[in-house]
Amino acid sequence: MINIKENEKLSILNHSCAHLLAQAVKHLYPHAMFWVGPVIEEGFYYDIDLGDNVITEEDLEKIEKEMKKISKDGKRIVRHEISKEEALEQFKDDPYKVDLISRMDEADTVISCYTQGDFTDLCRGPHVETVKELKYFKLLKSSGAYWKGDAKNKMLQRIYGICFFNEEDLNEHLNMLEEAKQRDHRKIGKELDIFMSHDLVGKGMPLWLPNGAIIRKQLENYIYEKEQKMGYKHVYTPCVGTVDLYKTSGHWDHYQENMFPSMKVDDEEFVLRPMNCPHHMLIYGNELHSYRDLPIRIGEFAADFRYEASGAVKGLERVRCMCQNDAHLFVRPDQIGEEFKKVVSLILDVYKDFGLKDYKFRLSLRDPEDKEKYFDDDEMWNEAEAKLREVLNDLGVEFFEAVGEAAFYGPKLDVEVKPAVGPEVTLSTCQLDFLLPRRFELSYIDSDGSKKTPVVLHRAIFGTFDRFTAFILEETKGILPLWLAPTQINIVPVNNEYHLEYSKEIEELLRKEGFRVEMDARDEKLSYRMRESQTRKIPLTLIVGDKERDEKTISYRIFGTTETVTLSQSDFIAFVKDEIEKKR
Ligand code: TSB
Ligand code: ZN
Repeated sequence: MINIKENEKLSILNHSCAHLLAQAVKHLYPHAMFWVGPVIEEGFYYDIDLGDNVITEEDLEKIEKEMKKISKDGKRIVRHEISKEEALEQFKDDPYKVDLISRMDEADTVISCYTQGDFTDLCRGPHVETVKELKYFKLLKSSGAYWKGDAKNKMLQRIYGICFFNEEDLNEHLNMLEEAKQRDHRKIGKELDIFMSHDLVGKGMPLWLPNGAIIRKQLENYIYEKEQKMGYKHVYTPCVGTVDLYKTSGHWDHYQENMFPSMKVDDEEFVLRPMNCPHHMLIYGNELHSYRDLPIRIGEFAADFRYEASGAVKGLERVRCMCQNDAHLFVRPDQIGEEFKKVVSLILDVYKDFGLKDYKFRLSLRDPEDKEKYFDDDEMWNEAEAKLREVLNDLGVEFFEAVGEAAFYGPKLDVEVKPAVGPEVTLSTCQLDFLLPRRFELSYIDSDGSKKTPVVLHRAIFGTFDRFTAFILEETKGILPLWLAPTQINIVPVNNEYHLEYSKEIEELLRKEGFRVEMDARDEKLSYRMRESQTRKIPLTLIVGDKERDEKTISYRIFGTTETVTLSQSDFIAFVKDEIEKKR
């Protein structure tokens, strides 16, 4: 998706279009007063005081029409400069402009205005030469927005739009927005009853419905099995910790702005944890360890809470209460490379199972010149960074290096995955940490009997179940593979009078096999029920009629096809098991 703000020419064009919007609004709503109209990544918006008017879809069309009219008229956009005093005089009836002008720097007294025809607005500019250039635009939506983002202030109307230099670019962009809308996991999540939100629970705190819970459970089982095979030990720990725990870990000093405020209970002060690493450090420290025991791999499906800005939370993709597919791997320095390799191989393995192909590995390294930002141990850094690079090269993984992007405590690898539409998302991560084990005074006894500090690898393969589920829903448009689908098989008897009994027989048979089965024996037309099975994106729909009942067979249709295949009961069961096993 194009970032309008980062493209200078498009940015000027869009900013000019915001003025065109304001002019059109002024024509249609003479009382309108204007706050700010900035360019954003997605185009532009303008915050407008329209009294009690709330802008509807129809209003947007009317405004757009007016904008087209003004554009055709083709007035020049003229810049002129006035002093602060003059500006205050000129805009004295407009409290919003007065507010803006009053806050302008005394030293910076030259204030620029832009006039096009009958409309003048305060603006730093620059703008295009004439309104004629503003031809290929679209108003996208409107919403309420409090003045200065403060709920105590008046609610303004925010109108969003976008502008391009030619029709093709505009159409391409609008098509992409439409595609994104269709794929939006919030829409799919609602249609397929996967998750919900409620103001009484809070922003960024989704509730997983039964269908969502099935998907999540499948993901948990899937990754748990893999981690078991790799020697991970899973634990359960509380989703709070004391402030002292987070002072020990350093999060209190360095991560507090991302945390919920603390709460006092008796003589203890707790925080909802933003990360569960400290808990795992304590579990490691609960026992003595010899160099022979390492690596020790502590895994958890861990609920963490982060204070994400309310404007940033989005469905399951960015939440305030998340569940990480987390693990902390405690290794000797000589094991860093090998263990890191196992993590990267696991990521590749998982991505293959999910058919993810378009992703980039980003290796974040320290800036060796920056002695302030990075934990001071040159040898450790140099060795570790070289190891990570070597592993990625060995595995033949394409990656890019981001110097100066490492965390204070060590280098890290993130995987940025490109979705079908929209910007890249970070799913998996693996972060080396030299510091946390020291802060918790963790140790192991080395082969020479001396006490050594282990190195920690923080890693999450799915990232969070929340974000991964959002991603998978958008990639598949909700058409999940058999092993993940909440309902795998929908049985549709052709006629309840004649086919219900045999339908129930197969329902029981398939349930016993552990398949997730439903039956739609509602008093509705067959075609209606078949269609509904498609709407609900159920992978297999069974049609039970005379032939199936008499021959004791199963006829099925795969989602999205119209071909019916008939198999014996045992062959059908074998087919389903195979599909599930292969994760197709
Ligand atoms: C991997 N302590 C480490 C852990 O051991 C950690 O918390 N790393 S993290 O901060 O990078 O988070 C891990 C993953 O969680 C990220 O890669 C990202 O995929 C996911 N994630 C982060 N914030 C959110 C959020 N607000 N909503 C959903 N998922 C998130
Ligand atoms: Zn961690």
